[in-house]
Amino acid sequence: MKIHSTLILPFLAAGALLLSACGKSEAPAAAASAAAPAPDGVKAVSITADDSMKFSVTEIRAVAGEKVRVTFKNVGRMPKQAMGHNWILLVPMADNEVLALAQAAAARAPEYQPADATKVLAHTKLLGPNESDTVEFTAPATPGDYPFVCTFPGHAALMKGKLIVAPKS
Ligand SMILES: [Cu+2]
Repeated sequence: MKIHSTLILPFLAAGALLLSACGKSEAPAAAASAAAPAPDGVKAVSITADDSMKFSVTEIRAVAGEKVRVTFKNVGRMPKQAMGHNWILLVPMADNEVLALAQAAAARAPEYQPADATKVLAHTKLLGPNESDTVEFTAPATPGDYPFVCTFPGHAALMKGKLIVAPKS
C-alpha cells in the first residue's frame, strides 16, 4: 500500500496521542479521497473546476447523517458569463433525469438553480474565475447515490458526480 506521507503523518500523530491518552486507537479514515475529517467532526471536501468543465472530485463518500462541508472553487480563467460553475446536490434520480433537470435549470439565468427546490439537497452559488463558495449539509439518512451536477448551460453532461451515502454502522 502506498501512503502519501504528508497526508498520513497528521493521522499518525493523532493516533499516537489517542494511544497515549486512552490506550486505544482507530484506523485513520481513507485518505485517498479529497475528503478529510475536520477537527470539528465535519467531513471537509474540496472540489475545483476549471475551463475544461470537469469537477476535480466526482465521488464523495459519506455515512448517513454525517455532516459534510463542500468547498467548491472555480479555478478557471474564463469569464463567469461564458464559463461559470456551480455545484448542486440532488435527490436520487437516474442520469437522464439529472440531465433533463439541468437542462431546464440552464434556462434560469443568472444562477441556474432548478425550479423545483425540493429536488435540491445543497448548492453553491454560481462562481466566476477565482471565486469559491462553501456549503454545509447533513448526508441524507437514506443510504444511496445522490447525484451532483453543474447547471451552467451545457455543462451537465461533463460536470457531474455522486455522493455515495453508506449506512450508519
Ligand atoms: Cu460548470
